[in-house]
Amino acid sequence: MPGARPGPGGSGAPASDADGYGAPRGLWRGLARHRPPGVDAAERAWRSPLRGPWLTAVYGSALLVALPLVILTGLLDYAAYGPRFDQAFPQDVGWLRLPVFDWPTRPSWLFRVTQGLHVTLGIVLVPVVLGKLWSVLPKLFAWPPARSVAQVLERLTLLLLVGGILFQIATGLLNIQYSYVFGFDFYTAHYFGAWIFTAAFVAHVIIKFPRLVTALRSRPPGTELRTTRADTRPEPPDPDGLVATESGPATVSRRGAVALVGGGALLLAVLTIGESLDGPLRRTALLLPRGRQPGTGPNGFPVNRTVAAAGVRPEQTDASWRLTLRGGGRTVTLDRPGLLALTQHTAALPIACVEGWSTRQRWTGVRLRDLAALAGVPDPVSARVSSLEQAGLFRTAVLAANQVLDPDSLLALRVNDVDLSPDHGYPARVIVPALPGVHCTKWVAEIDFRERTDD
Ligand SMILES: Nc1nc2c(c(=O)[nH]1)N[C@H]1C(S)=C(S)[C@@H](COP(=O)(O)O)O[C@H]1N2
Ligand SMILES: [Mo]
Repeated sequence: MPGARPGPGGSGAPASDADGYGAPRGLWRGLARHRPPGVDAAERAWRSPLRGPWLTAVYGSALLVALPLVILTGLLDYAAYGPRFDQAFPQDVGWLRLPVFDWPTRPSWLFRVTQGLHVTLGIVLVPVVLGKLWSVLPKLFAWPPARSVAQVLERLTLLLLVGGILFQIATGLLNIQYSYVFGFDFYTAHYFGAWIFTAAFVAHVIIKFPRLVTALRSRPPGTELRTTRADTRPEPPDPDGLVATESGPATVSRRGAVALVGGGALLLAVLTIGESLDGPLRRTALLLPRGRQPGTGPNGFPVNRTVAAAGVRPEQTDASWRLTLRGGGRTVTLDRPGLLALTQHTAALPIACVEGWSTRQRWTGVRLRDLAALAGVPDPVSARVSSLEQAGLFRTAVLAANQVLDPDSLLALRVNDVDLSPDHGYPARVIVPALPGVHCTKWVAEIDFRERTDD
C-alpha cells in the first residue's frame, strides 16, 4: 500500500492505533483506507533525500533560539506602548493583558533596540521558516491526517503554528511597508496572532524537543557539512515519517540546503539593517521604503507622516500658533518666541518607529518638566499631549510621570541647530528618551498635565 511508511506505532502495528481516548479504532483505519484522490501522487512527488530529522532539526534549532527573542521583543514593544493608557494597542485584550509597568527612559536606545531586533530578526528568519516548512511539507499533506485523538490535537497545534507564523510574517511585513491593506487593525491582529503562535510554539517545542536532540546527535554536523551532493543519501526511516518512502537523487547537498537558507537570511539582514543605521548605510535598506527617504540637510532623516498627510494646514503653524498648557486649575499659553525664551536644553535622542526604522538626532527645546512646573504641576502623574492634527491614530499620546520628568524629555523646537521642518513637527514636537516614535507627537497644540490625586 502506498504510504505504508513507518508511521507512529509502525504501519504494520494496528494494535498501537488504540488511542486510549475511547475513539473507535475503526475510525482511524477507515480514514486511512479512504484516501482522497491525488494523495498518492503527491506522496510520490515529495522525493528529496534531504528531508529527514537532521535537516528539520537544524532549521528547527535556529528557530528555537531566535524566535523567543522575536516574541519577547515584540511583547516588549507592546509594553512600551503603555498598556495602562487609553491609546494603547490593542484597546481591550481581556486576560491577555501585559503586566503594567512604567516603560523606562533609560537607556535612551532601549526601544530602538527592542523594536529593531523584533523587526530585523522577524525579516531575517523568513528563509529559515520557509526552509523548515519545506522540510516537513509532505507531512502537512500526509494521509491519514491522524491516527489517534492525540495526533488530531498535535496536528491542530501544527495548524496554529504554521498558520500563526505565516500570519505574523504577513501582517508584520505589510505593516512595515505601510500597506494597511487588511480590513482589521494591525496592532490587534498582530497581538492576538502573537499569543496564538506563541502557545502553539511552546506546545510544539515541548512535543518535539526530544526528537530535535536525537536528530542532531544522529549525524555529526562536521561530517554532514562536508558531505557533497553526490554522497548525499537519505536518512534512515524515522518515526515522524519525514524521510521519503522513495527518495530521488539529491539536487543539492544538506550543506547546500543549510547554506541556501543561511545565505538568504544573511542577504535579508544586509538589506534590512540599514534602516536602523544613520549615515550612508541607510541607503542599503532596500526592503524598507520609508526608512530610506531621509532627504538632505539637518532635517534630512525619515518622516513617518508628512504635514500634508496629517492634514495640518500652514496657517495653523504660522505666527498665530499657540501652545496651551493645562494643569493645576491653570491654563498657560505660549507662542514660539515665548518658548524659545525659556531655558533651552539639547539632547541626542533616537526616534524609533514601530514600523522598523530608527535614527538618532540632536534635539533642542524646552524640558517637559519645566513646562509641567509652568502649568503648576511640578510632580505630574501623567501628561496628555495633543496635536494640531484632527484625525489619525497618533494625534494624541499620554506620557507617564517618568517620561515627563526625565531631564532629556523635550518639547523640541529645533533639530540639529535649525528649526524643525514642517514634516518633523514644526512648531513643536515631543521627544522623550526610549519612547516609541508613535508617542513623539508632532505639531503639538496642547499639553495637559495631570496632578497626583492619591494623597
Ligand atoms: N501628530 C502626529 N505625530 C506623530 C505621528 C503622527 O502620525 N501624527 N507619527 C508618529 C510616528 S509613528 C513616528 S515614528 C514619529 C516619526 O517622527 P518623524 O516623522 O519626525 O521622523 O512621529 C510620531 N508623531
Ligand atoms: Mo512610527
